Amino acid sequence: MKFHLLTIFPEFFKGPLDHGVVSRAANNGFLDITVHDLRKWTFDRHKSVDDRPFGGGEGMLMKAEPIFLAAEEIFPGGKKEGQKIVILSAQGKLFDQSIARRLAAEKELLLICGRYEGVDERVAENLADEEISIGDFVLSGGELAAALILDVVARLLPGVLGNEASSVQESFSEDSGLLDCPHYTRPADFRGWKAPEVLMGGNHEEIRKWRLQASIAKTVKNRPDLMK
Ligand code: 9D3
Repeated sequence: MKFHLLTIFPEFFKGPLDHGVVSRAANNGFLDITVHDLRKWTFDRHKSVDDRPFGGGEGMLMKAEPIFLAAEEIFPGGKKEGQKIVILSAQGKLFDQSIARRLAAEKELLLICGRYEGVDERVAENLADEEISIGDFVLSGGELAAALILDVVARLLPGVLGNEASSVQESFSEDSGLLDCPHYTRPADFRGWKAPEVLMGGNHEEIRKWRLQASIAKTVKNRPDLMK
């Protein structure tokens, strides 16, 4: 799968994409990531990507034109089948695993990272296929959201997780609608806190029952919203 990241901070992505599953997938050819500097599509002396909001108000907005010109160069002749444009914004629909699965089915994604107080609405209205938020909190811009979405989507690509069993396990716990159960490793007694005896016994039916009740208890405690 091919990802394009459009940003005024291209250096932001040097860290997060160079580790773990995403970087391995990129090195193995399952994933191709190109970071584009939005200022490449500015033509004035100051390489302006922002301007003041019509109607007044605090802060600056990202201009539509550099973003449209970038998208038109990244997808020459327009988007084809399997190519999608996503704008990351605090006003987007809430990202979740089912949106990630839908995005993972595309061939090529352009993620537009907003900065300042937001992006001229004509980008969401006339260029992007969807507008996505990663949660109900305030970020400084779309870059962190794009890196997060890239990580979540990359894990779903066929061949990306070296360990096939772990993706099977993952989709199982996802389907149950419950949080994962607690896990323990050696020592069996750490500072007097004992790992549950049942996990040491080798009775796989008892272990399965314990894990299910522990998943339910964890979900009730931390995510009661998932129980409704
Ligand atoms: C005055 C209102 N502004 C908050 C101080 C609105 C606002 C502008 C710009 C809020 C956030 C941002 C920058 N955020 C993003 O670009 C963003 C985001 C987010 O803030 N939360 C969750 N997901 C995302 S995706 C992109």
